[in-house]
Amino acid sequence: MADILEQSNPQELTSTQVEHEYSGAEIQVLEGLEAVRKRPGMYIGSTSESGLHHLVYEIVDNAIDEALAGYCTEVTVSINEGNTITVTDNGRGIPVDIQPQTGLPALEVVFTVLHAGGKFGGGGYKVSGGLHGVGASVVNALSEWLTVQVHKDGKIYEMKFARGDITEPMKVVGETDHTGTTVTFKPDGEMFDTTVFNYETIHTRMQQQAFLNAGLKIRVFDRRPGQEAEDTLHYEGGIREYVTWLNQNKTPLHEQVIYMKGAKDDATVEVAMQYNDSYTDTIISFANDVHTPEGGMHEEGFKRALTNVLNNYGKKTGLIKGDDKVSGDDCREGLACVISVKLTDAQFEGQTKAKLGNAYIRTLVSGVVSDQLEVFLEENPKVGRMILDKAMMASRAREAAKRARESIRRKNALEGSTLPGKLADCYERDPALTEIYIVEGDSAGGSAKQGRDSRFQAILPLWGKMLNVEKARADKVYGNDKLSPVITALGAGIGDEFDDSKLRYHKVVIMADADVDGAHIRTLLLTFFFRFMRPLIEKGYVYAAVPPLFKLVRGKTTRLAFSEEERDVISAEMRGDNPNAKVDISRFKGLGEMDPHELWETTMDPERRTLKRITMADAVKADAIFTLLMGDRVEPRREYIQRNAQKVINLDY
Ligand code: 1YM
Repeated sequence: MADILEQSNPQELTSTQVEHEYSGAEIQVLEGLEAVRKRPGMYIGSTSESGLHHLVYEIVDNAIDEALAGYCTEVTVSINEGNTITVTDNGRGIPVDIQPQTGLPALEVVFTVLHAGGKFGGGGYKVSGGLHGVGASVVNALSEWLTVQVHKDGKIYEMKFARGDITEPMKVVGETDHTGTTVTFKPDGEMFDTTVFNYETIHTRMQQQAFLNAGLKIRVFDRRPGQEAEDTLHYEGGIREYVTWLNQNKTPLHEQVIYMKGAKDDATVEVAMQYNDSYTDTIISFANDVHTPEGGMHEEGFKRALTNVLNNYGKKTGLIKGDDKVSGDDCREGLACVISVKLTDAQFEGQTKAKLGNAYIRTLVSGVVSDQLEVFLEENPKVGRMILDKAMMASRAREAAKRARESIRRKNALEGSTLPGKLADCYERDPALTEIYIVEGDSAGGSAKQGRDSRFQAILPLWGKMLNVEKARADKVYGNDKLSPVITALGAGIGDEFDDSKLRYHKVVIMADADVDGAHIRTLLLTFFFRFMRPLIEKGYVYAAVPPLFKLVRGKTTRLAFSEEERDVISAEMRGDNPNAKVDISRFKGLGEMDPHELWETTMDPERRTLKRITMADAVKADAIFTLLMGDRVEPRREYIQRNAQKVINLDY
């Protein structure tokens, strides 16, 4: 591998140190690609499915940078047969001329030299210029093979690599009448837990990028036989259309999306917002096109200004009387909002580097929103009144919920707050060591109770149809007889009072069949957690049990498969070089039909089970799915269920 410039000792640098030491375009601390193969997680976050998808985003980001520079209008992303990826753009093409410092073609340097400031976790360099293409070498290092073609100056240049090493140096392979870059790669199976791409995951990310880059056309294709799909993502309206999309299955309270925009020095801010008649808010924020799920200064500035403007407007118009106030939460009820800021020195903070830390951005966003929202409300008094009515209703509902909660607390104090009768609790008392399985149906609940390890696993069976919390406000949820066992068993309260330090189990596992009924109960529970115990999901306490679908037996070897694709792969592996070998394949029935021992072995034994952690990495998609599944509109719901009945609802993007 080409270690062209000065070597640092990558083993001694943590990612934070690398970022702190990075000080603009002049930095030339370069490491070899071996470092990437030794510690892939440091460069792409993880080697799980999410890390795998990061490879695609790294290459696409380079194409989008070219679009931001004004040279590229179209990007295409394809998942090909065999799970290889092709990304194409119609920009200038990566430079192919010889770089004076290295004596090598720039193209080669882009793909073989690891630039400092590992991209994962973000960094401010994107709009600071000079460090384009930092991720290409990482993708190259982690690919079994990679081919790049550049159309430039009438010629087609090509170069090939394997695991970061050059296998074919740059050469001209043809002539062309256009410009652009095409990269095709196959992720290295030795580096990743899985090498199967998820079209939905890539589609979601590309749609987000298309919303954030108004006018850019992104086409996505799934060309794998049997699952072909394609879509074109192209939004002239940018984040305004993002908000329209967020509200697509809801009922907007006003027709026009409110749009605000401003700039100071190198920083720009854009905000789009529209209220709907639901009770929850969706605020999605970005800094330099990087999603900031933990919020930060841009969100704070927005929230502060929104609350101030609405209170001032209420006082001025006489809608809010005397010393009354509406709270920040009240002002955000039913709000769909996208905030996008761009700045040259973005500081990403927090555990997952998902929070924007630059304090001056709070002032900028709050200033822009204060000025422009006030003007909007004055020019649109009907909308203004509607928004304020909604906030005041929210305020009254919050008071009612508080009273309901207090009355439950008094009742509990009188009757003693006992754990639900159906709960089979565990013996261990340290929440960090315990798990609760919430199980659909009494028969699966029975098997789970017998099959579990009662030292640390508790079982709570649920039955019957649960309250649909999408359609209920807080005061209805508190006294509900289906949800209260869940609330009591978890022990951490709900709503504003949710306190995860009181949580009785640090793993909350939803166990339901992989069919439509299972999807339904899972969605109901997740909706409930999402709306009323959001930190439970945000802090990673919620899991879905993943029961296997197939059992494969050859001689004394037994293996499990969780999808049809996996069944075929494993069956081929078990046959090995012997095409006549017999592999017995049986399909598992529902959870309720597994015996306790089988359930333990396949789904509950920590040594052997698969758990899928439910995260809020894309709270937006989750919210959209919840609304779609639970909201008032029937037709899109039917379509969604038909498309996804077989899948575990995937909130982990
Ligand atoms: C399918 C992936 O990488 N496109 C792409 C990358 C570059 C350019 C154009 C480019 C940049 C510049 C000048 C510049 C990159 N160039 C470099 C480097 N698509 C994809 N399209 N000319 C072309 O930044 O000045 C890195 S990425 F460093 F060589 F300039």
